[in-house]
Amino acid sequence: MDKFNSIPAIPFEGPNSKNPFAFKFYDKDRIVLGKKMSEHLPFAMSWWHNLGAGGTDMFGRDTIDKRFGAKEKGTMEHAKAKVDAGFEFMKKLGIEYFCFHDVDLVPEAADIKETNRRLDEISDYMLLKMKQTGIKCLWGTANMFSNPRFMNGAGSTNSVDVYCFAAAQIKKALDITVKLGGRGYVFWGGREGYETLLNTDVKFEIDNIARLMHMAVDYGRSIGFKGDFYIEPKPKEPSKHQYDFDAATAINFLRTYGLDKDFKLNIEANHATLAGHTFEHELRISAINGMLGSIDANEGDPQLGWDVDRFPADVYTATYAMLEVVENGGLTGGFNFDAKTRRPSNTYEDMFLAFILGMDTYALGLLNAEKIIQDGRLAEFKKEKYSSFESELGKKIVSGKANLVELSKRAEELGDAKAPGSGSQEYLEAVVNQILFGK
Ligand code: XLS
Ligand code: NI
Ligand code: NI
Repeated sequence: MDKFNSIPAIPFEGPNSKNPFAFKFYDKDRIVLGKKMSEHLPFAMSWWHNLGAGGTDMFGRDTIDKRFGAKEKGTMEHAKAKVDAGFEFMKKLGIEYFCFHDVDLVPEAADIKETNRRLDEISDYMLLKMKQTGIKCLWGTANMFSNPRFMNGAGSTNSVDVYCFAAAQIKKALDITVKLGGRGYVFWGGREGYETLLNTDVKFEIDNIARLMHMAVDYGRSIGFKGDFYIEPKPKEPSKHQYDFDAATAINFLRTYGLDKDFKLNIEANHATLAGHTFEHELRISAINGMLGSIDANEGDPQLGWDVDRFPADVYTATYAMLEVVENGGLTGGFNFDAKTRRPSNTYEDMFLAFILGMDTYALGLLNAEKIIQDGRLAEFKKEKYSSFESELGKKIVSGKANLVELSKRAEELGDAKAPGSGSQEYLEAVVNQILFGK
């Protein structure tokens, strides 16, 4: 049975179309920088937001009915209705991947053995749908933050019993990810952090998180998981101080504990801004360390200081992000819309319109990145900016062969060094505007 009867498959109609149910910029087969748009942009649907979030906030209950025809939420009938709805939704939009938490797929039972049985049952059904549609799994993860048992953390908990539950959930989520052929496996540590140092042994907790991740790598590899593990950094919310604050912090953690060969990062736009960074900063820091794996494509709100998970609409940000992704040679993962419609956008139509917005925004970002690269002025400016290091002495410094004595001698010979050339930020911003909006 179709869950979205009134909504057709979404075609590409181009920038002049006024049909709300059409892409204006996402033209999947268009060749951009030598590759199809769809290859540059492996989009994914997040199971939790798209099929789960009903608009509930701290002050009010659901505004949108996401039972998808099931009698009651939180039943296996509902879990199956979500599968039907999800695959129909992705098919109509041409979305090729999905991402999930264990508890997005099935309602958690009182006993973990029953939860796991439900996961087996639902993943059989999903596999069938995947075969019928060609839709694939981008990544899986375990929700180790909602259940009260995780109030002091999962890997960072003070309770051995809770630690065992975290281990069991990771093991099962890995089983399901491998069964569904997932490209990656994510750790997002919402409760892996602390509220106050008065009651927290930070070193003990971080060591224990690393131990759990090593167990995950060992188990994953033993069952044939060949993809990347990802850490998804976030500075705060729900914990006051989260251990995976930002990309640089997570990379340091991975290297310190010898996890850097198996892990990359999943960078979420809204988490970057919560950390006081731009999205493109987090992408660049990940990329230059060989750790840019996947992206949670959403957007924060300049006036709201939490993870509002809006669908991306800001074309400048998407443009700068796509420049980083292209420069990185693409992603091993994809672009997961970790995003939900606003509470008052409470119709099934809105779900589609939100994805059209997000996909078109990233398509525009890609097209703009292509224009900026082809224009060449930004790259040229940067090359020129560092050109003094192409001198003989500059090359000696870069190759690591210079020493302080000879450099001091040179300084003394010069007597004084002038301020280097202008950074020309305003000029470069104007160049970007001209490239984006000039005819
Ligand atoms: C929460 C995170 C979460 C992860 C997956 O802020 O973005 O949704 O992506 O656990
Ligand atoms: Ni996320
Ligand atoms: Ni988030």
